[in-house]
Amino acid sequence: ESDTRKRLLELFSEAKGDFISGQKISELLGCSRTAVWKHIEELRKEGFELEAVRRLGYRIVSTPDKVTANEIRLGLKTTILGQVIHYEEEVASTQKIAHQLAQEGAKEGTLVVAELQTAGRGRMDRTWFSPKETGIWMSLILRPPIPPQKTPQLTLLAAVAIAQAIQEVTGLVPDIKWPNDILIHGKKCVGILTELQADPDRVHSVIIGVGINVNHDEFPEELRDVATSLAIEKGEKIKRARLIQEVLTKMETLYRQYLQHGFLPIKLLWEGYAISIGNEITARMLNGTIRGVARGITDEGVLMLEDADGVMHYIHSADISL
Ligand code: BT5
Repeated sequence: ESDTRKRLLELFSEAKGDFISGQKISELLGCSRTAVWKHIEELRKEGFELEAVRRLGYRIVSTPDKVTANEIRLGLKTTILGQVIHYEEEVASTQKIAHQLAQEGAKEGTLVVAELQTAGRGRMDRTWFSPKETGIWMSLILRPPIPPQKTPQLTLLAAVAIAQAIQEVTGLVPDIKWPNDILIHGKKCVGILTELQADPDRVHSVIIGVGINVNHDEFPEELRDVATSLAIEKGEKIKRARLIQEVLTKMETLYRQYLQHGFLPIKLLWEGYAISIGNEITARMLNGTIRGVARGITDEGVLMLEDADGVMHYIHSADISL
């Protein structure tokens, strides 16, 4: 069944958008005209747009915007990230699956990606809105030889890579809000969730969860004022697989630099995208709130916040508001 489907897709691919007659398809696939029609219907259900014209046959108009392993792999030029791709139509959370795979010894660079998350999460068990086939919901497994306290640097590294990729694919210029948000015109379009499997002195794996709002037309009431998508900002839809490829490519380049030269080169790039450095902000932490001027980040990626008394606070994790 799926073999025939695959050969049918190959035929359409060879036809490069031209019509192929039903008769010819049935001969090449060795099945009846009715069977051909059934396969066409199946492809339509999967999101392929197929035109049927009497006497001419069938023609492919557009392929679906899916993020299957094949779509991501085709033309991907990385050598570490995304060499193993674990694709699902629907999951609770890609983080959960990545954690499990990491525990079972998954290779560095393993990517988990899904069309829909039913229980996508943000930091501190907040929910992440992850509707079907509109966004990029993925988790990447890294195994960097670094101590656990340095892993927040990877959140910043990922943010830079994603910002670069968005810029490359859409031409939009995103801002990074420390530590894990990417904004366009002040609204959040990307969230990053970095989690660890580690001993006190050794990292086993870092799971970098990335949520990107790509082709959403709109958001539920409670997110309307804070969230946006690339399509809303750009005014056109974007191929998600293409953006994933670009994120993996940028991230691999930065990751190599990071392993070779440390955080400094990443920090410099990060500062180029960062907003609210030099401005007054409020940092909300689990144990309290500090208002002050953001002075930048340390060479370790820690936020420096100077309060009204001139005391410098070093913030490892917080929610930032203006
Ligand atoms: C984050 O948390 O921003 C990290 C989000 C990480 C999501 C990815 S998707 C793939 C992987 N699998 C997962 O289950 N998670 C990761 P945080 O900074 O805590 O922000 C969460 C807050 O952002 C929520 O409380 C909402 O206010 C808001 N929010 C929820 N969904 C959003 C969306 N789609 N776009 C923009 N904002 C959203």
